[in-house]
Amino acid sequence: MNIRRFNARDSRSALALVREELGAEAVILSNRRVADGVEVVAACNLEAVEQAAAGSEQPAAVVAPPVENELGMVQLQNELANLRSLLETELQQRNWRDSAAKAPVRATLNQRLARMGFSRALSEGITDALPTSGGLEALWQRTLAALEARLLTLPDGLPGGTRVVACVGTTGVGKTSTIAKLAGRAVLSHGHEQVGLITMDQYRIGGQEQLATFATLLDVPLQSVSDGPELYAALRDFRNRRHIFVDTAGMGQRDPRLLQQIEVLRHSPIPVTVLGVLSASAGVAPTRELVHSLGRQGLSGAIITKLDEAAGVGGTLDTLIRAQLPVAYTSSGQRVPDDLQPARAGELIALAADWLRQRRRADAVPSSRAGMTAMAS
Ligand SMILES: Nc1nc2c(ncn2[C@@H]2O[C@H](COP(=O)(O)OP(=O)(O)OP(=O)(O)O)[C@@H](O)[C@H]2O)c(=O)[nH]1
Ligand SMILES: [Mg+2]
Repeated sequence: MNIRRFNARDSRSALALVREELGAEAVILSNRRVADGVEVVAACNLEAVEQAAAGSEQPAAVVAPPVENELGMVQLQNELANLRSLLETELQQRNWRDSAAKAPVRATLNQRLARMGFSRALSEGITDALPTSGGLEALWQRTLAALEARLLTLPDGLPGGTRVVACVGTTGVGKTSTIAKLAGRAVLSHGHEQVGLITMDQYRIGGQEQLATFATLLDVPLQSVSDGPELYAALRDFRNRRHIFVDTAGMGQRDPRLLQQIEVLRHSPIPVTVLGVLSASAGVAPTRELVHSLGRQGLSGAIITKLDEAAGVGGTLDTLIRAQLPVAYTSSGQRVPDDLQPARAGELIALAADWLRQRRRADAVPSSRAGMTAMAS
C-alpha cells in the first residue's frame, strides 16, 4: 500500500496530481482545506499496479484489498459525522444569532431570566407574550410583573381554616426550625393553650430534643409519634387546640420513607395541610426532584427557607411556578419566630431580580479593573 499526501491550489488540481502520480485506481483517504489550497491524502495498491504493468491477468482495480477500502470508508464516515456536528453547531449558533438580531430586546430579557435561574420554557412563554415594541427596561418590568402573576402564594401563609400543618422535606432544610417558628407565631396570635406540637421524627438523634426545647420555651405540649395510628390519636388529643404543627423526619428526596410519611399525613381523618420545606441555599436540583416526585398530590404548598444564605432564588421559584405549587412562607434567618414571613410574590420576584443586579455589578467590577490596568500599562 502506498499512501501519499498532495497539496494543490484546488481540489481539481489535487485530483489531477493524484491521478498522475498514483494512477486512476488511487483511493482518496482524506481531503481538507489548508492555508494555501487543499490537501489530499490518497493511496494506491503498488502491488496491483505492478502486476498490471507486468501484464498480470488481474486488473489493478479489482485487486485493491477490501480491508483498505473499508479503512477509507470508516475515515469517510468519521469525516461526515464531524461535518454534520459542525454544521449542527453552526446552525444552532446562527438560530440564536438570528433571533438575537431579529429581536434583541427579547433575547436580552431571556438571557436575564436564564441568569436568574428561570427555565427556557417559562422565560420564553413570558417574553413571547410581550409586545414587540417598547424599551428594554419597560419590557423588563412587564416581565417581572408576569412572573409575579404566575407565582402562587397562600393568603397570610395558610389557607383559611387550616388547623393542622405538617412540614416535610429533605434532611436539614429547616423543617424543625420552621415548625418552631410557626408555633411561635401561633402562640403570639392566639396564646399557648391554642397550640400543640407533634413530631414524627424518630430517626434523627436529638431531633426530638430540639423540638422539645422549643415546646418548653413556648409552653406548648409536644407528642412524639411513630406511626399513623399514633399520629391520629395525638391529633384527636389536641382536638380543642386551634393550631397543631407536625414535624417530620428529613429524608433524601428519593427515599421511599419520605413518601410513606406523606401518605400517613394525607390519610389522616383530621385534614393535614402538608407543606414542602425547600432550602433556597441547597441548589435547585434536589428541590426540582422533590417537587416533581411529590407534586401537588403530595404537597399543599411550600415554604422557602435559608433565603439569607442562598446565592439566588430564581431556580426555586421556577420549579414552584411550573408545578403550580403555592408558597406559604419564606424564612431568611434562624430567629424564632421573627425570621418566618408569609410569602409575597412581588417581594420574591424583586429579590430574584435584585440578585441578578448584584451579579451583574459583580461581573462588571473585574472588567472595569482590567480596563484600568490596561490604561495604566
Ligand atoms: N440561615 C438560616 N438557617 C436556617 C434557616 N432555617 C433553618 N436554619 C438552620 O438550618 C439548620 C437545620 O435546621 P433544622 O430545622 O434542624 O432542619 P431540619 O429540616 O429539621 O433537619 P432534619 O430534621 O435533620 O432533616 C439549623 O441550624 C437551623 O437553625 C434559615 O432560614 N436561615
Ligand atoms: Mg428536624
